[in-house]
Formats: sequence, structure tokens, C-alpha cells
Amino acid sequence: MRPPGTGSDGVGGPAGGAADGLGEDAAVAELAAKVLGGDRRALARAISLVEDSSAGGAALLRELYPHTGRAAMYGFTGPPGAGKSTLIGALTKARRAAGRTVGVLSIDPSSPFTKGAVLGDRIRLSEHFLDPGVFIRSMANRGALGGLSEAALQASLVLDASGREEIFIETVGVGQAEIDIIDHADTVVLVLMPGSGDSVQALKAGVMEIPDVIVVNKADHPLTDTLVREIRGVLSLGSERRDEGWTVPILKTVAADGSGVPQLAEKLEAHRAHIVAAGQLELRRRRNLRSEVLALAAARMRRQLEARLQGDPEFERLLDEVTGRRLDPASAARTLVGDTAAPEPPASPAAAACEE
Ligand SMILES: Nc1nc2c(ncn2[C@@H]2O[C@H](COP(=O)(O)OP(=O)(O)OP(=O)(O)O)[C@@H](O)[C@H]2O)c(=O)[nH]1
Ligand SMILES: [Mg+2]
Repeated sequence: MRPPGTGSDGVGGPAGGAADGLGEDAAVAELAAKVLGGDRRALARAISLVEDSSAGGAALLRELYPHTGRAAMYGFTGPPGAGKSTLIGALTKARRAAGRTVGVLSIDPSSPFTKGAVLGDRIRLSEHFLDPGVFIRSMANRGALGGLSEAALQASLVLDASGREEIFIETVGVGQAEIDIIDHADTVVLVLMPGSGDSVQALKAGVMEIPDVIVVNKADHPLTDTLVREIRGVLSLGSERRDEGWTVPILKTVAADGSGVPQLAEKLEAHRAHIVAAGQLELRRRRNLRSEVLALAAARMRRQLEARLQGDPEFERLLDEVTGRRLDPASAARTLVGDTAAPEPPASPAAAACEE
């Protein structure tokens, strides 16, 4: 199987190319129609296209975007090997039994495709590969426009537009890159496992503000209750929750045999019901879309700036000043932005408040 996202599958053309050809527009419209109709092959092509951040991908998202916002998005993160894929496999089974369609995006920000995680996911989720109600896609780090978290969000939007009712997004690790990816989900699940020093370090690193639900998987391990106690201890330190009125539950599961999975499925539904009822879902999505728009705008501005400065003698002279230690980098940047962009607007209290 070829790595997802390589090649544009006949639609779109090279990255950065124009999508203004009549034929190309028609191809994008046709692909969009197929995606909206739930066609699996079209879905695979569409995700490749948006991953490649080609002009065709952008045009496709323009068509699909009005049809998004319906799927329930669940993000799973946690240290390598905690059992995220096995859990998602078990939840997928449960949701299929309930008649829901599922999309799974498995994202590994830290490694190229050669690592075991993607292969492992394929084995763990293999029982679902032939089910047309389940669509599984793996993505790894790539030089996509705005980075992997944007590519992941866009892929999840394509899944959403295709009518997948539940989307599970898995990412390995608990660093900022993983959090950026998982933050687009409506409900975030942190999966930990007992008996690994890793987990406790992760707790210390301040990840506890992120999850809505905490799972201690591999509850067949003797140190399970120790970990649960540690987590309770950290949670009781009173980290600020982003939703009022929701107590982060700690669930014990044995993903390998399905124990605790029905309870997890219930909690996921309960969390979703809670954020919908409290008006938090809209707020979260607004916050997430805000950072998405900003990230894309920043990436665009950077490209514009780089293009503009390519071979610019003024810029080279400025760099000479910096390398000659006569001008510090921050002052040079200020000179640069002053020369190439509109002056900074006065800070407005409203904008500052949005920054958190
Ligand atoms: N004993 C035990 N093993 C489990 C359990 N759940 C998963 N495993 C095993 O743990 C290993 C890792 O599971 P995965 O589901 O691939 O874990 P993951 O978190 O997706 O791993 P990465 O994607 O590589 O980070 C596999 O060998 C699973 O069979 C469990 O509840 N108990
Ligand atoms: Mg996995």
C-alpha cells in the first residue's frame, strides 16, 4: 500500500498550482459530490488531496465545508503503546453495533511512516477494514501547509462531510504537536497505562488540563489502582477545567478484551451531551476554528514574506547588520515588518481577551 497523501490522484495538480482551469473545477466538483454521497474511494482521494495542500485540495474544502459540523469528533492521545488503537477498535465495534458510521484518523506527529505505530494500527483495526461503515486513515508528519495539525483537521472535515457520524482521531504522545491535533476534537480522551514511568511524567508536564475523560487502560496490570490514585491526586490540585460542571472521569479499561469499553462509550456520549447542553460545543468549535484561521493566515503571511524577501538587497543588508552584531534580531524583524506590512493596530481589549 502506498503511503497516504502521496500523489494527487488525478485531481488538483502540483502544490501551489492554480485551480482555475475549467476541467479541474469540474473534477473537484465531481469529487466533492462523490464525497458528499459517502463514496469511500472518493473519500480516500479527497483526503490525499487536502493533505497535499494542493490548490485542488483547497477548492475541494471550499465545496465540502458547508456540509461539515455534524460529526462527533473524539480525540485520543497518550503515550506510545497505551492502547489507544485497541480502544478505538473496540469503540468502533460498539458504535457500528449501534448502527453509526465511523471514521478513524491515526496521526503520528513524531515519525515517518517507517515506524511501527501505523502498522500496529492497521493490525489493531484490521477487523474493520472490510466494513464500508468504517473508514480508516493514517497520517504522519509531512510538510503540509500550516503543518500536520492543519492537515489532520482538514482530513477530519472531509470525513465529516462524507457523513461519518463519529470520528476518532488518534495521536501518539502528549507534546504540544499532539495537543494541537487533538484540540480540534469535541471530546478529548487521555489514555494512560499503569506501570510506566512515562505516564506519571506526562501528568507532571501539565497535560491534565487537556482531557475531558481519562482512561487507565491495561487495567489487568497490578499497578492500575496506583496510577488511578496518582491521577486523582493531580486532578485534585484543581487544574482549571475549560467546562464548568463537568468532572473529569477516570475510567479503567482492558481494551484487549473490551472490559470497561461500554462505560467509556457512555462517558463519551455523556460528555458530548454535557457540552451541547451547556453551549460549550459551539464555544470550543469557535475557539478551535479561530486558531485554525490564524494558523493558516500566519502560514500564508510567512510564504508571502519569504517570496517578497527572496533576493531582496535591502533584506540582505539588514542581515549583514544582524550578523555583524550591529543590530539585534528583534529590531531587524521590526524593521522588516514595518517595511512589508501594515503597521500594528493598537491592542484592543477584546482581542486581548480572546487570546486567553
Ligand atoms: N495487557 C493488555 N494489553 C493491551 C491492552 N490494550 C492494548 N494492549 C496491547 O498493548 C499494545 C499496544 O496497543 P495499541 O492499541 O497499539 O496502543 P497505542 O496506544 O495505539 O500504541 P501507539 O499507537 O503505538 O502509540 C498491543 O500489543 C495491545 O494488544 C490491555 O487492556 N491490556
Ligand atoms: Mg496506535
